[in-house]
Amino acid sequence: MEKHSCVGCGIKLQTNDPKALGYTTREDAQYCQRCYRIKHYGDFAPLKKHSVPSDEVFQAIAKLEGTILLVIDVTDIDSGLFTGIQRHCMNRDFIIVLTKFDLLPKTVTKQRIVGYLMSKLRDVPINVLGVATTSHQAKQGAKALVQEIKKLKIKRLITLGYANMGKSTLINAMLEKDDYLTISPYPHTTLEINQIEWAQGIIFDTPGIKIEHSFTDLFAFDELEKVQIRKAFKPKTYQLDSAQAFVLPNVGIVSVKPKDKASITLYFSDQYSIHRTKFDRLEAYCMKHEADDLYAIKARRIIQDQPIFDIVFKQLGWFYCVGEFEWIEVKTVYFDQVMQRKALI
Ligand SMILES: Nc1nc2c(ncn2[C@@H]2O[C@H](COP(=O)(O)OP(=O)(O)OP(=O)(O)O)[C@@H](O)[C@H]2O)c(=O)[nH]1
Ligand SMILES: [Mg+2]
Repeated sequence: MEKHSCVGCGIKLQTNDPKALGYTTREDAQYCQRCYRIKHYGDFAPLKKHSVPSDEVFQAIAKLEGTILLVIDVTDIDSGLFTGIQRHCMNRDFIIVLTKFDLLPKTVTKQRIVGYLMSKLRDVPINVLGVATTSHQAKQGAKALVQEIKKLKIKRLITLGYANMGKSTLINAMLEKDDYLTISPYPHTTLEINQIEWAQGIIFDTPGIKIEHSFTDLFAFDELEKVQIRKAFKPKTYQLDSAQAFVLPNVGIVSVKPKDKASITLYFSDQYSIHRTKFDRLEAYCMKHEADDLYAIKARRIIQDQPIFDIVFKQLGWFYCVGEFEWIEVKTVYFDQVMQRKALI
């Protein structure tokens, strides 16, 4: 008899090897043991062990027919529209969903964020049928999205997005079944393409794509909860009247010299202890706090091209900068994950 798949993560169920994925003790189980442990005991330890190769995900998606539901965590919007997206999803229609809107300050409007996304889409030639936003485990926004899908008469949907952006949570909200697919705060929860029948047709949940050179890879599994944005931002502002440096443990250093007065606001997880020091004390600080490897990295200058701008460390957060700067220098292990943008909020 063909073995069925785990409802929560899509893996083929098996009863032979307790150490392998898909294990369950009961032939008729709906969920694998890994999903059971995540759902019932909040035991995330099994998530340490596996990631899913992105190539396999793209190959599997290529074989499916359907509109792509591209899921982007709004706190990491610049990672979401990844390079090669049109190559991997040729001739497809897209609906884009910006998740986790509740993590942004309440003053930020949907219009502003969608406007930013649209400006990025100018360089990405994909056919976008619509953009939706969702909040609070996708419960706010999912109904309107479902209505839109009905209106567009879409019968087959395929989620796509980086790991942990909220794809499975979104489907649960669309189905109005909180506990159906397995979700977790750690990446690579969904393991295989998971076919779900629903009133409108079929949705395929898919494993998250792995970000190459993600800053989060620089942290041990147990440290992730400190650096991931899991709670609404509590931005911290610093007034600057001399050269200062901000040390991001494991990740890099941003040093700035304001021309006159300037300020920098940090939009990062408030449990990630970014340290500010005077620039002339930076070396001593790094030596004392075991950040000498970061200090040793060759600095790259960022040329300020607008009066109010963000220096983004993708996956982690950003520096909101106001004022004129004589110079801005960044040292980091993954320079390709750092960018400057017009202030997002
Ligand atoms: N604050 C907030 N958190 C959310 C929202 N949607 C999802 N999350 C959280 O984001 C984390 C990841 O959610 P998942 O649905 O497992 O993400 P995924 O994209 O399916 O992840 P993979 O299966 O690993 O690719 C979970 O901790 C969710 O609770 C939201 O609207 N607001
Ligand atoms: Mg998932």
